[in-house]
Amino acid sequence: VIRRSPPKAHDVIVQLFEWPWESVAAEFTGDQWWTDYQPVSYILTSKRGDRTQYANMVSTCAAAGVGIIQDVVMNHMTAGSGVGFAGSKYTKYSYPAVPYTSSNFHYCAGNGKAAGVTDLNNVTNVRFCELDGLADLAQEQPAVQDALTAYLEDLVSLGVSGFRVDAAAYMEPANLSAIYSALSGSPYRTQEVYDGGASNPPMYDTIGDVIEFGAASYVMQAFLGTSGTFMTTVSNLVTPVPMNTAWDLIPSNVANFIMANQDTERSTPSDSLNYLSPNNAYVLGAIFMLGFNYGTPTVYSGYNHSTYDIGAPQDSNGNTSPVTCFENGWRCEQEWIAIANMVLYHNAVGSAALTNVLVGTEQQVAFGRGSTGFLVINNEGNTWTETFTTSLPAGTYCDIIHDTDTAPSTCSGPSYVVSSSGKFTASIAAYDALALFSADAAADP
Ligand code: LAG
Ligand code: CA
Repeated sequence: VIRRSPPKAHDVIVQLFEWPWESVAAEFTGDQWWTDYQPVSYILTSKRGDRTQYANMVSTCAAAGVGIIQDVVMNHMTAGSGVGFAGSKYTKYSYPAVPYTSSNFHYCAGNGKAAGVTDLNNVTNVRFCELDGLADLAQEQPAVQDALTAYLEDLVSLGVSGFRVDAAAYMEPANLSAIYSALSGSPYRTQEVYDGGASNPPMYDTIGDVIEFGAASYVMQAFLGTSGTFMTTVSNLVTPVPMNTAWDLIPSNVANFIMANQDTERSTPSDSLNYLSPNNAYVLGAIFMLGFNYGTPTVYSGYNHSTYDIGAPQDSNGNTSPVTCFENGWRCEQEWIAIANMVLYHNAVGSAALTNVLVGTEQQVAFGRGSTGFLVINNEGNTWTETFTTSLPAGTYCDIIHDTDTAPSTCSGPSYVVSSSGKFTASIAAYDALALFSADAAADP
């Protein structure tokens, strides 16, 4: 008897013709992605490569004018015991490779007893208890601060430009501030702080930028049409009513505008748009984020996943496989023509205010950015035909959303003639967008 399951319950056969054994094994294993959020040492060897490869990445990117912002986990260590990828043995509350011992952690139930974060309205509970059962580091201790500072300073010495501070809301701003101040230079930091709790964004936005989850939520509601008046609201966001005031978000100059990240794209119910959102909403959301004038935008680049837990494709040794853009589930959003071109648009328009805002239906909005750019978003199920008024100089402009390359000097997509009075006529298909900009104005072509 070879059938182990009831007939027809699990009876699909996959024929892996000519596959080597290690590949078969790798096909059916795969670590959870979130083990990355359970550090056991600060050794720069991981599934992603070793220290030398890390340093090469940083210097190669720097030479190309790209800074690396490293995601760093300072709030906690692990929930369990084992051996880390770089070979460090650990048990919960004991990490000899750092080293941390049991006295370096918070036990919020007193008498050496830990408890979980259970009350987001209680700042002490949030910062001194265990997030998801993870050993909670006592950042107020000089030894812990020193270890964390040494970790960050090591990264700075390799040339990183900044940090994404994971779980920042679960640490005291004063302790984070002390760590940041001890670093050479003033590396950029974007801190992960959820809205609405007792530990909230305004408590952190004087010591660095803050990831604005509220913006991701609003963008989701707008593009899914669950907040009917949202697109119309965009029309009211012209100076002097900036986005943070209208939407109750943190000020633009300290906001890291995300429209999705690894948590929000997986959450149920969704906290943001994700790659499965209907009607092009995911790419339209990214276009909006990059065309709007709020915060520092993050383009999220992830991989398709059939379950919450599943990690990126990896080999049989657990090393993450090289990225194959548009294959094996790697999405490579940063290479999507519309998104890559909107990054150029974003750089070109700089801090210019919104101009020439036009609302069609409540799911149709168009706005310019000074005399440099003009964006039309049609999040409606019908074509939008309109004569738009812009502040663009007269000339012929490429629609960069439908171009087939990202070279500002060539246009293989449709182009539009803007008249001497700044007008052009266009028909924008359902759930589509159009963007024109003056590449000459691009700060970073
Ligand atoms: C963050 N925000 O504050 C990260 O953006 C988020 O991705 C991290 O959670 C979290 N901090 C802790 O660094 C991720 C996963 C969790 C995972 C956690 C620890 O979203 O699902 O928890 O990392 O690896 C997992 C299990 C839990 C379990 C825990 C401890 O899902 O059920 O309690 O591990 O074993
Ligand atoms: Ca904490």
